[in-house]
Amino acid sequence: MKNKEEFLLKAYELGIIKFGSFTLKSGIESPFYVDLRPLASSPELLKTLSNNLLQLVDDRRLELICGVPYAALPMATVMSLESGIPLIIKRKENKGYGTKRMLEGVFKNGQNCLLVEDVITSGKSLVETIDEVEKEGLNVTDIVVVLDREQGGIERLKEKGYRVLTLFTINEVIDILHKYRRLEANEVAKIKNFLSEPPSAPLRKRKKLEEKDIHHPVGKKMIDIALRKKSNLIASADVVSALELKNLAESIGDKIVALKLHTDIISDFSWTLVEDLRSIAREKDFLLFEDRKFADIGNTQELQFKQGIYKFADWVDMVTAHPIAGEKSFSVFDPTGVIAIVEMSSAGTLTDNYYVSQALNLAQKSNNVFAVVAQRQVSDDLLLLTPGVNLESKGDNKGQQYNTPEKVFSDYFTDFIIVGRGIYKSNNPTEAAEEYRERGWKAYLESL
Ligand code: 5BU
Repeated sequence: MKNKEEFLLKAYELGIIKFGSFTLKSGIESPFYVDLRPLASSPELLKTLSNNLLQLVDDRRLELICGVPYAALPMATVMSLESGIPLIIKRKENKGYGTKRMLEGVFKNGQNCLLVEDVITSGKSLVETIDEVEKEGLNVTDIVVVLDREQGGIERLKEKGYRVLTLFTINEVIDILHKYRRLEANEVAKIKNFLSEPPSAPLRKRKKLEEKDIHHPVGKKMIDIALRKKSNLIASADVVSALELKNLAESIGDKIVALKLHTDIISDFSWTLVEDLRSIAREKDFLLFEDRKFADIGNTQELQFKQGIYKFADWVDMVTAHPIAGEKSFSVFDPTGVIAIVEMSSAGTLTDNYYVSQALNLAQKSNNVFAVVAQRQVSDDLLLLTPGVNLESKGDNKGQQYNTPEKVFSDYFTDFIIVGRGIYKSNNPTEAAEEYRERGWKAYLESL
């Protein structure tokens, strides 16, 4: 680059790098923060930068240019205009309708594509992007990057056989800013120290049940029972007759925090059954949990919850509901506790990362929701319930996927495990429930 220093000083004035203390996505505290998006606010700098990126590569082989969203999109656009090489656009998520493609623009299978990225750190997200672009049939020949944070990214991509060309390394940037008195010696030392030994991500922590930020009365009750019984076990009683259900409740009631029901699978449902379940629940100290998975507008859900033959509102302590219809749809269950289904356990579920993050936001905002069903750690103001737990099986042939209790406590920091067939299908449900209770509680204590 002809005048690297001059370019960097001007870019610095735009605010592309800031010094202080910043918490990165990984949880690491960094003494600097880089954001190249402001470069698009200076046409002159953007053009200089784009031409310099073009000079890094042999553009005769190139048939397409693709920017990684968002910071690199304007750079890739200018590179395309300056070189005459067509641009394609990579989406962050596929739009869910129409062609469902991850790449927009005109391209053919087997074409060579240059990827443009703003910053490379560990290289992990770049590897994912390359995979997505290659899945669409293109060859990623080269990758140009404006700034290398020197945290192993280049090596990671080299191992995979990719050539990465970078304009600046972070050490170079720090040296130039120091030379022109934009950074003092003590700040430089701090940053260089951080760069030579980047700290690892802080250990993830979980809160004890009694320390969680739960205010809903049903959530509090669940925690009290769990502590009294030393149990994180919710049994899923997916049996189809009233007699089986009562027998199961009697035989495992002492071990569990809640009995999860699918009332609509019971062939001989009656109000006597409800009376019996309530009295067993009182005697054996557990809650009644209807896994109805409501998923409609508030008004319909209210009718389904309060009317019809089951009249859940009169007798269950908590229900599951999908957040698909929006936060207000949850309010109709009040004062029954709501468990929002954020992420399902089955293979190919549509609850992808985008859905999960939106669903979690909504669950946190709702006063009726005290817990979620998910397969990942969630924040301390929600209880986490995890189904898909079984000691023996890896899954069924209908999509269910299983983990052991140890895995869900250590990896997801779950609060309660939901076990169905592992208990009610076993030869001795009482013993099986005791085994899940014991292993679950031990795994919970070890996860603290
Ligand atoms: P299993 O027999 O342990 O596979 O039963 C699991 C139960 O949990 C069953 O009643 C399901 O309806 C329920 N479940 C689930 O398995 N996965 C999910 O994501 C949700 C509920 Br939500």
